[in-house]
Amino acid sequence: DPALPRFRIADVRKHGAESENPWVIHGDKVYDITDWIPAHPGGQVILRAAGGSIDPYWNIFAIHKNQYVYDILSQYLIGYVHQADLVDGRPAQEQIEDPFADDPARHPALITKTAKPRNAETPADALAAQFLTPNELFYVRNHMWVPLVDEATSNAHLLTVELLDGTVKQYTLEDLKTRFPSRKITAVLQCSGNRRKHMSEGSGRSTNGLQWAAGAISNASWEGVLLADVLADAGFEMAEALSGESETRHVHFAGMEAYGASIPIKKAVDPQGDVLLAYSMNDQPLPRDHGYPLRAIVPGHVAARSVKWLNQITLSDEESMSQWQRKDYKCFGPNETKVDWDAAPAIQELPVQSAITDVKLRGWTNATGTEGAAEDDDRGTPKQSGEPAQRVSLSGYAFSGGGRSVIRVDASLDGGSSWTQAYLLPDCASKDGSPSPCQGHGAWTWKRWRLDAAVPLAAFRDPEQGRAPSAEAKADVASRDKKSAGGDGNRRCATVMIKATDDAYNTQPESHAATWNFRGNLATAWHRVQVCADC
Ligand code: MTE
Ligand code: MO
Repeated sequence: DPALPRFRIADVRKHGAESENPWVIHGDKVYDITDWIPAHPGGQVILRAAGGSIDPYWNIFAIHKNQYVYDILSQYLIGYVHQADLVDGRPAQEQIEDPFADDPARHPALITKTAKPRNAETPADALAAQFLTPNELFYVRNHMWVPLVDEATSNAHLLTVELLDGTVKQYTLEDLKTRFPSRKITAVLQCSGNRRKHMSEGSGRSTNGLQWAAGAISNASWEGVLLADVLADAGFEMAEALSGESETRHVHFAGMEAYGASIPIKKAVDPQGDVLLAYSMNDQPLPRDHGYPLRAIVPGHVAARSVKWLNQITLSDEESMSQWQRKDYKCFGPNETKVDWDAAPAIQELPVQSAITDVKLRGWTNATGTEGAAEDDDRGTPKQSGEPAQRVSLSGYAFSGGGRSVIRVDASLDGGSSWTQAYLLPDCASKDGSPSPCQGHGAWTWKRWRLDAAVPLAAFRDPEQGRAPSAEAKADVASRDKKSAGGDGNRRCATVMIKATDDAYNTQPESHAATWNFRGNLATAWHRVQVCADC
């Protein structure tokens, strides 16, 4: 409609989130969205774009690239952007706000997968080096920008709790900290996409999603209040829920940037479930990337349920409607490439997982098998043979969901014919009378493991198993082991592999092909790593 007025971008800016009539720009059009805000499914989050272009935000929420959304918006058209502010029919790039402009600075050692939004994995050498991952090296998985909450006002941060009958209670962060007992839980967070790269490579089939190696997992000590305590305070009938009789079936969590997910009520009210509303991580305030000032921690469940920047809890008879609950974080069969999302359950408790995070070469010896702490012939360790073998030190992590404890990590140095056991570090043992660093009712933390072993020369020579180093293995070795990375023709690689078993005797699948799914979720096949040496 050419009769509509043209507005300078400076005028649109005056209609920001605080104004009575917020406006947004989409393409070269200007809309007054005042009437849409109460009806917008993402709630107030649309205000993040007010006073500027909505396009960079909608590029993040793929859901908006949909005709019916444009139809809704078209009702609110009030004019166009002035020609003086247009370049090729669009507002000039520098006029468009960067949704990620407020994101925090990050540690350079994190391995960045995408910068905007920020997705970064914990570097391999930090994974099993410490039991508690330092905050600044904890992996980061953000779907959107990092909401900005002023330190000075963080205690006023508001959490809204809505029960099934519509009763609403609100708590400031200060209320949570002062009116409820504080609890500490040590728990791993693992993204459902951890090791997706291994699945893509190991199955030879591509997967959709960030190609994480083994670093989309970390472990921290979290402090906060129990979700169950807050629900009880809000008037929720705990006894009914505990007996399985409640009409409330799910607890929805929503974050300030409109990310959302839910967990079954059973986990939320389980006195041993340890679901926390956390405000502290490793005895420091939650870092901004990890949910400052408040996040849910759902130990033993996929990390997608541990909603960051938490400001809304809703009890419901249904799962969260969010795309991350309904159209993501599910697994399908290796035969399914076109899927019916509703047909598969949302991932909640995680399966058993393990990875090798460090390999060190220790030189040639004349004995095969394991040595040192893990040595025990009763466990089937190969006998000393007098054959030349390359001594290696392996380390890594193992973890299982649902509070199930890892009972064993098995390693094979000969392609799976024989297995030996890694040593599980006693990280949860209390030392010198100090309390165990593993608070909580379940095995919510990872177990770090170590194995000193000798890989027989035959494994390097075996045409089935031993092969010339791949480009990646070469690069890997070059960074690990500068001295011997001379690159002469005698360099050969053997494959070492590991798998973990949990206390329900669940163990990892042998191949990625067997659990391949098009989204690359829950990649838990035996982790294989090439050990390369000059032979
Ligand atoms: N919560 C919000 N509000 N926004 C998000 O993007 N990502 C989820 C979960 N909670 C996410 C969120 C996913 S998929 C993961 S794996 C974890 O947060 C990552 O938590 P971390 O960044 O603290 O490691
Ligand atoms: Mo995730």
